[in-house]
Order: sequence, then C-alpha cells, then structure tokens
Amino acid sequence: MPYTIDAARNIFPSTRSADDIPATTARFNQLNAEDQLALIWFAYLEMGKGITIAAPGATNMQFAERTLDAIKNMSPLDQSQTMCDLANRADTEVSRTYATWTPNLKLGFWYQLGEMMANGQVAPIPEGYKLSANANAVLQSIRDLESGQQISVLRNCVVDMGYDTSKMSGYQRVSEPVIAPKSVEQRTPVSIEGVANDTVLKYMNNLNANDFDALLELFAADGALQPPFRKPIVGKEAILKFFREECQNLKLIPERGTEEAPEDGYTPIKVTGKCQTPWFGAAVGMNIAWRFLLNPDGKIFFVAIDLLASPKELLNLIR
Ligand code: ECH
Ligand code: GLY
Ligand code: GLY
Repeated sequence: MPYTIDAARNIFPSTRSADDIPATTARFNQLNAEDQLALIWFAYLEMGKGITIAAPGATNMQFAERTLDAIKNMSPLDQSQTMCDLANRADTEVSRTYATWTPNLKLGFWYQLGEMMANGQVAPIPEGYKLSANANAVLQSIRDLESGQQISVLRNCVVDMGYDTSKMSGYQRVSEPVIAPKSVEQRTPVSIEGVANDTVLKYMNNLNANDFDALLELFAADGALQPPFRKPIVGKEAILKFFREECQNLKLIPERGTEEAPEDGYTPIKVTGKCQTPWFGAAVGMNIAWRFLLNPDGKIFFVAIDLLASPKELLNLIR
C-alpha cells in the first residue's frame, strides 16, 4: 500500500488555500441570530450592486415551496422568529425540514425569502438595525474578500443553518432533480497548458457536461474527492451522491498544470484555473487548484479541490 488517503491529502503542500473563508465563517457562527441575519442582509445588498444572482428554477424549488408558503402565511413576528430559529439551529419543524435540503435548495429558499423581504411579503430586517461591534467587524472582513471568497462565506453560513442532522434519525435527504448530461454537440472540451493526461481532461469535460456516470468511471473503487475546506468523500457511491447533489451546472475552466513523475506508480498532477457556479455565472470566477493523485491504473485515487488564497496562487505549480 504505497498511499493512504491521509498521505494523499498532502500532495503539493505549498498550495495556499483561502483560509480566510473558514475563519470568517467561524466568526460569523459566534454571532447572535439577529446579527447573523442582518449581517447577511447587508452583505447581500452590497454584493448585489456589483454582481447579479440567477433566480433558482421553479422545478428546483418545488421542495421548498410548502415551507415558503407556510412562512408567507405567518404573522410578521412569527416570520422573524422562524428565521432566527434557522440561524439558531433550533429544534422546530421548519428547521428540521431545512436541514434535509441540499446546499442549493437552502440557497434557493433564502433567495426567495430575500425577494419576499424586499417586496413586503415577509418581515424585513428592521430599518435602522444596528449591528453589534463584532458583527460589524465580521461584515468588514467579508467586504475585504474577493468576490469568489465572499460567496463561499455566504454559502457556508446558509449551509450551517437549520437543525443538526446528526441529531435526526432516519431522515431523507431532499435534493433537486438530476438533469440529463449535455449532448456531445453541446460540449466544449478544455485544454490545459502543461497537462495532457487523459483522466484529468476527462474529469474536467465530464463534470462540465454533468455526465456524472462517465465521471465516476474515472475514480478508483477506493478513491476520494475532497471539496474545499471539507473532509474527503470516500468511495464511488458517496462521490456519485455528492456529484448529483452539489455539482450540477458548474463550469470548470482549468488553465495550466504540472504532471510529476510517478512514485510507486502513483502520479501527482496539479492543475489551476477558475470555476463558476450557476448562481453567478461568469460574474464570479473562483480561483481553484485541483490536486490529483492517479493510481497505477490511471484512475483517480484522490483529488482535492482548493479555493486559492489569491490569484497569484494560480501560477504556483511547484511541489
Ligand atoms: C437574506 C437575509 C437573511 C439571511 C439570508 C439571506 C439570503 C442569502 C442568500 C445567499 C446566496 C448565496 C449564494 C452563494 C453561492 C455560492 C456558491 C459557491 C460555489 C462554489 C463551488 C465550487 C465548486 C467546486 C468543485 C469543483 C470540482 O472539481 C468538484 C466539485 C466541486 C439576504 C435573505 C441567508 C440568498 C447563492 C461558493 C468551488 C471545481 C468541489 C463542487
Ligand atoms: N440558479 C442557480 C441554481 O439553481 O443552481
Ligand atoms: N464550496 C464548496 C462546494 O461547493 O462544495
């Protein structure tokens, strides 16, 4: 056994990821619920001046519809309480339902609530609400981030809300419908300066085409994928679930990379470039590194996806 997943996590150790994201998220989570909601409201309004967010599709939101209707029919006081309960991770029916949703459903739910807060259907953040000093400091830290890091913090904050699923027994995960892969004519293959490896190119092209079955074929049976700031997802079944739940309609734009000589038959390959989320499209380009370790059969034993600390890191291909 030349490699373990733990050892694979350390390939290309000079890669600098955007540690401000988990640090800012942790500081956000220390704030009280009212401050959390108001802070996101202010951050969201400010960001909205520069970048537009895409409305979630109706089919994607059908699962949140009943909860949104229930909130619409509440008194303003209950509406505010329900939103605080979500931020507090309280044990309520809405918080339990929310906890079963994938990140995209959670984001779409808040997107709709934001619209309803703006048009008066749902209780707004009180006019003139004053953030605590700590909340102001967190808001300022978010302002100082680049846009790809800002939306990552917002996503984290939203994902962390709702009741704790580890305290719920036998719940069913609720996700958007899985769309069909792009047809061959609709696909535009990537090219990567310095990397001609077929597995890596197919990884990018299959993910861009939402072709998750073909994508999965590239992984070793004991392979793992590590999303930004998360633990590795191990094994094909778990990886496929992750692709279906969290990876539809992403756009990967790899730019350059390096392929190292194999060690014990395992080949390290690092690629850097951009990634776009369907929520913001080309308006927000996240700076990404992919650190691959291919096994002797050329299958993906490990791939880490890192959000990079700065654009300068795009040129860091050293070991
Ligand atoms: C309001 C006030 C009350 C409280 C709240 C509000 C609403 C907030 C809203 C926020 C919306 C935020 C959104 C954020 C979206 C962020 C998306 C990100 C996506 C990153 C994806 C990456 C993908 C990387 C990957 C690659 C791979 O190769 C493998 C797969 C994978 C205002 C009402 C809460 C509405 C929409 C950051 C990096 C490249 C790992 C996925
Ligand atoms: N509009 C972005 C999404 O539904 O993923
Ligand atoms: N931003 C982390 C992810 O999409 O998984």
